[in-house]
Amino acid sequence: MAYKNILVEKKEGIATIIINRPKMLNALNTATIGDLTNAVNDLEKDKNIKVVILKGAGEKAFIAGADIKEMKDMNVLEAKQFAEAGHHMLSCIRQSRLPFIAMINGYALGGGCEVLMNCDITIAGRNAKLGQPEINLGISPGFCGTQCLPRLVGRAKAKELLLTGRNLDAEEAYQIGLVNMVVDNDKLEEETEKLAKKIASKSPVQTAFIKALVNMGTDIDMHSACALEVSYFSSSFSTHDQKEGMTAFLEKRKPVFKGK
Ligand code: DAK
Repeated sequence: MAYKNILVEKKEGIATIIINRPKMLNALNTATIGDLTNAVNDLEKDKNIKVVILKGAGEKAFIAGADIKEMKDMNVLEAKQFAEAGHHMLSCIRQSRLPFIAMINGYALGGGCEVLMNCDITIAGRNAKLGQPEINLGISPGFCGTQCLPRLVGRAKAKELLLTGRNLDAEEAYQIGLVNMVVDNDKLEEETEKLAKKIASKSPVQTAFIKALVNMGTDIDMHSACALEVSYFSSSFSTHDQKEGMTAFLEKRKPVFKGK
């Protein structure tokens, strides 16, 4: 599919989605949200793809938020449709079989921070600035921020950040568990690729199972979540990758997973 505001590159089982509005610091407008939704759904169907990296074009930003120029004159209905489109895109990421790595080069604010919180792993360059500054614009977050942030960093910290709208640097974001790792900016691409390759070498059946179990399990009660784990665990024993993984261990060699 052709996209207007994003680029999609594919190499060795890894897809990279690049949000490509660098002059606007990759702000998310309706068209970009549509492109992202379509790209996630297209990649879902491409069985050669095992991992997705999501990043922003240019040196300054991952995503500097939802597009303020587009939002400014929205009426209630348009704002609802915009928020629903954003939620749908994020839900496609959460429900995808593919692990998503958000690579944060610069600003990840508002909608940008909400996108990374819906990815599976976040790696940030030391120059990253994250936050939910919506309150400074006279709005509250509209793409899951009030729900994702407390789930990731706890209610008290989430409320402090949402109520003040202050930005965090990469180190503080790491300390509170908003990003998984921080690396020097000149190593960001390389380290992200290394991480993606490592995950791409695992069983794609199991990367999908683990993502689904963590995402679903942490939103339901413990008893049901454990039952879900038993069900996924036992169904692994019908796969080639389980036989291969255990055989390879016993034969003291590297497994070759097929995603079957
Ligand atoms: N939207 C539109 N344009 C943006 C933008 C954004 N979020 N962020 C930056 N830009 C544009 C700037 O207007 C500027 O455009 P020109 O003036 O050159 O035409 C260009 O990008 C470069 O930005 P700056 O000149 O400002 O660059 P600086 O380095 O000086 O500053 C900055 C970088 C990131 C600190 C600054 O640009 C900034 O504060 N940007 C806004 C950050 C922000 O407030 N983000 C949160 C946006 S609100 C909802 C649905 C969704 C949401 C809410 C509700 N519902 C419908 C209920 C989500 C809301 C948000 O994400």
